[in-house]
Amino acid sequence: MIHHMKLKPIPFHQMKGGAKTIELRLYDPKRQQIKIGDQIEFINTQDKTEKFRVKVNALHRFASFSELYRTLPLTACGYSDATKADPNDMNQYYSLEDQQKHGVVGIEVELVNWKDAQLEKTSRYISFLLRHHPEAAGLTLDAHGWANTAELIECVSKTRHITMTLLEQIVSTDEKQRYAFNADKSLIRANQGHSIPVDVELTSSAPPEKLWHGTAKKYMESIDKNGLLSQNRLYVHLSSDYQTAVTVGRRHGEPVVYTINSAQMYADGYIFYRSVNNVWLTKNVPPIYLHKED
Ligand code: HQG
Repeated sequence: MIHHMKLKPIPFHQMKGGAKTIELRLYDPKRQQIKIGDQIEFINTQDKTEKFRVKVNALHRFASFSELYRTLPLTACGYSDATKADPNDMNQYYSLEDQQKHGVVGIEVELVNWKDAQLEKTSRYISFLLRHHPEAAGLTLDAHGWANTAELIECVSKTRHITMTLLEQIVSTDEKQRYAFNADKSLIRANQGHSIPVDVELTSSAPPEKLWHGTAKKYMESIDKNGLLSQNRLYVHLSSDYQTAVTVGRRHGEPVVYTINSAQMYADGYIFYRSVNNVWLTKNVPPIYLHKED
């Protein structure tokens, strides 16, 4: 998720230059939306065309700025001389009443390279075309989900900057290995995650004893009743580790993780597939195989 925040010119440039890595804010409902891994786009209050992006690495919550100032490294919060730091400096931004009501937060961030951010946007668009809506750019996929690489480049370049070199970079650096080329790179497809009915030639295989699924708490009632359904995708997506499931769940809201008794499901005749990028897929998971992690 991407959040937007304004910043005065001095802290704006301190953060853009990498000197300031912790932003101090009230922990009000707007800031309560921020999760680790989210991105924030900071906008210069003096020139709204000036922006940069950061990724949230940690959220340090405190009851007051005094407590925060006692704990966090103040040079990282934007003070060049930590001895001059005074928690009352924050009173010009937030009333004491609001500080008491909501508490405060130090948002620890890391700059996102502009080039990487652009590549990520292009990658998301490619994923949208290869998994869900090829027709949106006039692309066609074959029955196995392959697109002609030259055609994909042509379609993407209608709206974004793309070259074969950039595409190769996207495919090789993707943190989840979402895409694959064929041997001579004339074809490209998404390894999994489709909503359109393509057969990416998954081979069924025996799952590990347990698998995990991360989702949002708001879906719990329905999942407890109906089990996990594939919704818009072809399969329910399961992770082989708990932490990945937490990250996936967070995409939808306050996360909750279900453990799947995959060994029992498999013994009962359910079919599992493991995609080439190590995501476990199955058509559905009935409630009896689900256990909620506390
Ligand atoms: C939920 C990402 C109510 C389900 C990830 C999920 C993953 C139910 C949502 C991949 C339900 C569907 C897939 C029921 C399931 N009632 N809600 N009975 N059964 N749901 O995005 O698994 O970055 O289609 O829990 O890493 O979140 O795109 O599936 O919350 O591997 O490559 O319905 O996408 O990979 O959401 O994510 P999604 P998902 P990428």
